[in-house]
Amino acid sequence: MGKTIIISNRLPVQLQIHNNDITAIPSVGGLATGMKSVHSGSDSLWIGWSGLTDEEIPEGIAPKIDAALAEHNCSKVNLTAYEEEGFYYGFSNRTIWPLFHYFLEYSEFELENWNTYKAVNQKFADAIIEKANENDTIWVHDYQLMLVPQMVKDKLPNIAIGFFLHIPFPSYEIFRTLPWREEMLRGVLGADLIGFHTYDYERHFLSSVRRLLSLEVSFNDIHIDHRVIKVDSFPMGIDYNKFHEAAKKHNALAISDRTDFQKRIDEHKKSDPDSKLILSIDRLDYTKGIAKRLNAFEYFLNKFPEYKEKVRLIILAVPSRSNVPQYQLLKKEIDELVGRINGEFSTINWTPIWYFYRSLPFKNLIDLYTSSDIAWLTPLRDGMNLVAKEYVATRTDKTGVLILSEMAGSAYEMNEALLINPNNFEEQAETLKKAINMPLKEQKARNMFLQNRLSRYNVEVWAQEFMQALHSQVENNQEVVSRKINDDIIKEITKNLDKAKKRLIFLDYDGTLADFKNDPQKASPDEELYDLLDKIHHQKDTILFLISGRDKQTFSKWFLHKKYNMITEHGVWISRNGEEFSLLEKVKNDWMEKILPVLESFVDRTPGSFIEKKNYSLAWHYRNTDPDFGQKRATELNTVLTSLTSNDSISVLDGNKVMEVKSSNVNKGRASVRMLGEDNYDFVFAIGDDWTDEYMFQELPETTVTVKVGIQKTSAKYFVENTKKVRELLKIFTD
Ligand code: GDG
Repeated sequence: MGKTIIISNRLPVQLQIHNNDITAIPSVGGLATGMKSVHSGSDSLWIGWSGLTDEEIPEGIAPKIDAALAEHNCSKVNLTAYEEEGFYYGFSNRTIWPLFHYFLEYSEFELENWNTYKAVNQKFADAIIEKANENDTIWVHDYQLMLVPQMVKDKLPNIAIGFFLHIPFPSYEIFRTLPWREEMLRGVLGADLIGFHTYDYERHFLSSVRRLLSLEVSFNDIHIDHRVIKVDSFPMGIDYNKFHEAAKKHNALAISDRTDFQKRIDEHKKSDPDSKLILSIDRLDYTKGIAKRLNAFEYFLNKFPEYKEKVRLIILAVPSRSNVPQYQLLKKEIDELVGRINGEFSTINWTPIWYFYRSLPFKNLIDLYTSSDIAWLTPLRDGMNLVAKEYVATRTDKTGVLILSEMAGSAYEMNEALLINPNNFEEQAETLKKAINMPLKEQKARNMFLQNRLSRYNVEVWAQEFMQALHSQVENNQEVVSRKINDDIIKEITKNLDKAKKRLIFLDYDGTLADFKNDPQKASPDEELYDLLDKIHHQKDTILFLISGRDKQTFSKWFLHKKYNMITEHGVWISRNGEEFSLLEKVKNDWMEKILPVLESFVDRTPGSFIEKKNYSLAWHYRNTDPDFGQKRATELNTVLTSLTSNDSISVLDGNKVMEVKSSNVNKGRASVRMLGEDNYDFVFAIGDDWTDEYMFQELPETTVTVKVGIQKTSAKYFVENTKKVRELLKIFTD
């Protein structure tokens, strides 16, 4: 096992320059602590930006910085002030951040920033490539580095890469407004495992991948060439013990040992023991809903005036991205709101809001968490929100009420909190009242569940689960790769082929010999294909069969003059050596008049779908529909058809973007086995791409060389990636 390389925009250390000396102090952020178990020892490296631009680093000091960082197993990526502006403030925080948090009106689409974003992502990727070996594991973090996975994969195709997005992934409707949407998706898809906080972000991402890149997605797997990319949700936890133990220590302190900050809080509490402290902590960011919270608080005080002088709201707003204009405006708005509300409601003894615009040391954070009766967190969108979890972790006696926005990722795991819609003031006023009056017994019951969950699924478990999932994904891919047709496998097949006296070859058509087209009639054979099939067809002691679900008219038009052997409609018709088609199976089609109207109603309700009428089967094609919608309708149709076709005579085939109803005594397996029985074949080959070909793979004898096109689940022994590779492979029959 190689080393682990973690990549994030910022390194988990802060640099301090003093008299030309450098010290690197570990940061205390959630990610840095969470990665402790992963980033430990000499076999781990963290690559990121130090926080200082090239212009800010005094001359000659860079080697000292490198040495200080190396002590923490960190390595820096250098950024110029121009790059910081375009990459960090520009594209990351004025394009992706607002867009992914559904603030479309704040999103800027500047080509120059996009170009800088790409260039800086390449810098990060190059830094990884320089330090990495193919057996290392790479974990890329967050929205600033979405192009890095593919940039690394391009150079190190076998390296294991994980990507985790810490912010929401928006719905397709929002994401598609991004001018560089396909490139962003392709960048992320360089990873083997892609993680999100919640299932919703995961499904939004998959939906965009399906719709924008038309890639095959089955459940949470994305299929690209010979790779399967897993997409999953890993809700990030916190360092539960750190917060819980700090709170315990804090509560055990003698009064004289408490922080000055705590002493001031105590004084206020003593002056009115019944009053309640309501806490909110966030970076000063428009996604956190601070202004709405203040308005809701004002609404609450007006609606329930009996709580005036009985409650106090503490707002800790941590300065953030103050170079971005929206943040400056927000700061002004919050300052004014706090001033107005305090001005309106304050009395000689009471100020309704305590407002801190700064970052506080950890010990004061614990003072606030442990002293507050209620935590009120109202983000309008939030990837996760760790503050909610930290508050609960510090409630050592299990008292305290958490009011949490439904729009935070953490709300999915914190059902026992009081969940609110941050836009609904009425609901929030009622919920605040409920929280203020919640009996202790109920508070404890709710927090007990929350604490159990948070202590179990802590940040360390989160990081380990992600790493385990990444390794098992890479192992799965290696297993897939071992079944991919390669030179050794071809050699082996050719050896048996050369020895054989009589060969039988079954080739599926659509998705195997030719790519799918929106109109099936347009997928006609090209000259290169005719040439290849001619060569196989004329080989001595070789019987070639084209075996397809197509109707006989189309195949007659395309291949009859070539005299290839053909089986159509999954085994209903057969033509040999240029003869007209004749029935291979006796089949009925009297069921069609009952089924056709059902399919027609699905066509009416599913734009882009159409019916293909064959002699003995009916196919409903949905390749041209919206992929999500088409899939949903296909599932629905399957249920309807299965209930209608409960007798054994007809069956429903779930093909590649097609549902086909046909007589159940017909399938490619049965047809191919019949052909096999006609002579003493000692080499049999079958290739195909969809479910209908699985019948061949399953029913032909074990010694058959079975090949699947694509890497979906299959009974075939081998696979090839696409139709181009199929044609290359088939050359073994022409030499
Ligand atoms: C992003 C996503 C996702 C806050 N004030 C002080 C302070 N903090 C610490 C808290 C907490 C962290 O900062 C804030 O984390 P959040 O999760 O609430 O929010 P973001 O910074 O927006 O983080 C978010 C997260 O990534 C992880 O994936 O949850 O949705 O937006 O740990 O304790 N710490 C100190 N003083 C402060 O004044 N020491």
